Amino acid sequence: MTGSREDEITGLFEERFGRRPDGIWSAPGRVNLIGEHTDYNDGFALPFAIGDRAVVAVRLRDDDTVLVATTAAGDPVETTIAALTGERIASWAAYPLGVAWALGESAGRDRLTGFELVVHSDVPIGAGLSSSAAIECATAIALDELWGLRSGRAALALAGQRAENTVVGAPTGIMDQTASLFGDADSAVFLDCRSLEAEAVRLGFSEAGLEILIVNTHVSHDHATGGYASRRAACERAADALGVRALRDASLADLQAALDDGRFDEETFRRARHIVTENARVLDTVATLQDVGATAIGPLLDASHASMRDDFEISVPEIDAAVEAMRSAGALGARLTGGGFGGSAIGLVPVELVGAAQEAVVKAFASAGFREPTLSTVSPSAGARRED
Ligand code: GAF
Repeated sequence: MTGSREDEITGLFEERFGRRPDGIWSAPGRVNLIGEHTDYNDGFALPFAIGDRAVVAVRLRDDDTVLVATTAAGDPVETTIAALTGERIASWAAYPLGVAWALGESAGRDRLTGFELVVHSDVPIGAGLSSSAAIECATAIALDELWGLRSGRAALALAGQRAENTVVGAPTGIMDQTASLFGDADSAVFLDCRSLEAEAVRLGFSEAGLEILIVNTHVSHDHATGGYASRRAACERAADALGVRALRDASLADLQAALDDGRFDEETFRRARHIVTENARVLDTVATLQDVGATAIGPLLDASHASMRDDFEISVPEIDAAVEAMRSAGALGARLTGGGFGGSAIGLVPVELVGAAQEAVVKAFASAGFREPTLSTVSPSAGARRED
């Protein structure tokens, strides 16, 4: 979208629905700095909101009709509040409609009225940067305000997660929605996924002369099927075998004992070890950022990647190549970000080496015969907000 995002989406809304929206709201995608697959294990994560955002224009109706449209393509999807039952929806409309349903479940369906919504998003789809949470959170803050629900941001994050789990059908955790709702400029969101406490941790990348480089591999992933769900199931089985509520409550010694006495096979041991060590790395990263600064967190990012590659086995050759290339060109640390099986890698790169790191990635991809990646730098940005 060019020009003023608000003017453009207002124009598109008027074209679609013949009148002005009641307001414009937006919510960002996210990069997870560290703490992968820890969220559904009641653990810790440290994501930050990025500049790319989903923007929604919304107007309430005085009947039960719901119309949602995207600037990307196609006719509006039409339904009614009464027809929002939490059943799966197999299209992009699952995000806004799922959130409307989830808000009705928590606040009471009698508080909902029909609405018209147009969404436009700059967050690349399938890049592991949470394009879905961006749409969910923009919709959630818009409907929450228009319906006068005053749910609070933690409840809106839960509504987004519920939409994703039930209506989209992806068994994801709470990290992405929390990052999108609680993000702030120059900060990461230190999230305790058990208490849902979210604390801002200053990153200070620019004073430290650092950039976060993103390599979008264009290897697409889908959390509603396959590997993501099987990793989650493995973690739940491991917690059951240990007799703990979640892997957050386990230590490395507990895992070793379970391996020794046959409660774990070798693969379950490695899956659980990723979660236990990743939680510790998030806590170390927060302490290092606070006590020393961003230049010192590189080894933790590297260790996180090795753990995802070797223990959790959610990396792919393109991501490993991006990580290696960024490191060889001087990145202080690099890792897969997001759910894995494709998506993006991030590198923490001194500003003066960003060009060299980009060249190294492009070269490595060309020589391996991989599809050309998209490279960009991101800055920690503001969370969901009303724009107009
Ligand atoms: C995806 C999920 F949506 C998150 O909940 C989280 O589990 C992440 O993968 C992995 O850390 O983004």
